[in-house]
Amino acid sequence: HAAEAQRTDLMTITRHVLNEQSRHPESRGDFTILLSHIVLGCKFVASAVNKAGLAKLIGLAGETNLQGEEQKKLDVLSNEVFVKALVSSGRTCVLVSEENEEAIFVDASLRGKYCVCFDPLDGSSNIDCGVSIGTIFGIYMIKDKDNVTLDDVLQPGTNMLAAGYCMYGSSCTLVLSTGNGVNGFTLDPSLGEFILTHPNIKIPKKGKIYSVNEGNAKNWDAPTAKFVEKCKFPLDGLSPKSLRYIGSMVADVHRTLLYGGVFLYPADKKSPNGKLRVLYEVFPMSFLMEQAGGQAFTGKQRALELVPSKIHDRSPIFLGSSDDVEEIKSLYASQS
Ligand code: AHM
Ligand code: MG
Repeated sequence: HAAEAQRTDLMTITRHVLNEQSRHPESRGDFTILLSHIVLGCKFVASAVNKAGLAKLIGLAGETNLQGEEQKKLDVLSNEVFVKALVSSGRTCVLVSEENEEAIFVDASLRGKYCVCFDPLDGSSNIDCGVSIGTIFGIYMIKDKDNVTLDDVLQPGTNMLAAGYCMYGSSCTLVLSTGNGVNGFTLDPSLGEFILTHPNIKIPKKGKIYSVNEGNAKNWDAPTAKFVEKCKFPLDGLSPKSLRYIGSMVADVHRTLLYGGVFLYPADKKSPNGKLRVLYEVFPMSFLMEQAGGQAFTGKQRALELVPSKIHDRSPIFLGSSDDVEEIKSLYASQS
């Protein structure tokens, strides 16, 4: 009968967040409204991603607009949808998007207390071949509503209130933390609702998978090279780890969260700060990893303690199972 009860008593993401926010009666409505606008953006992108291949092949209705302009690229379209959804929520004041060079300051008439940093469609190299891609977001609170500045988003990740991602994969999964553990929701397309399917996600303490673009190996620093070498040729008689690398951060991190292991985008000689962006890639994923019992390290410090000086700053990142990241930390410590 328990299974029956589950089917008829659906824990939607809105219901879940309302329950969680009852711990903070003061913020209850606003955060829930903000999140529902993010969810709307995710549903839009999910639907657009599903149609993307078809639109190219047979020219879906609506592919060209009235002016006969070509369909917008998926990442540009996703960005527009998220920006508009966030602004119209009336709950945001500063937005940082990977797609916009400058931060967006919301007009005073629509201004709210949240700052949202996001990558509307991450994994650009995978868009045109139908491989999983995703949206990543991190949420801060402004300090002073009458005096909104860039400093409201140039905060360490430890100040984040919430973070999450949505993966457009074989199913559409939204993973969220509001600072009280991590929960995963799967889009039921027939209902158009995200339903709680992965309550209280905890990453295994140690994993059997490492995930990195090994094509950059010739430019790695010594600790990274040593770590990957140990994954392949463990000294302690253990089995080697498997390599999995999709090249979409959301998909690689999602697998790491569920199966354990480590995801790394290290520094290399050509990119001393790695590739991934602090505000909307490194911080949200590090927040989720810590909330799930894992760790996130930059090669120098706990990732969430970074303080970005520019909105598109990058950082090397090593995140995943606690024991695996610990091993990387000790390799960096013994080097210096
Ligand atoms: P993007 O913002 O251009 O999509 O780049 C970010 C992506 C991440 O999803 C992924 O982890 C990484 O780039 C892969 O980079 P590489 O192709 O160098 O391995
Ligand atoms: Mg990106």
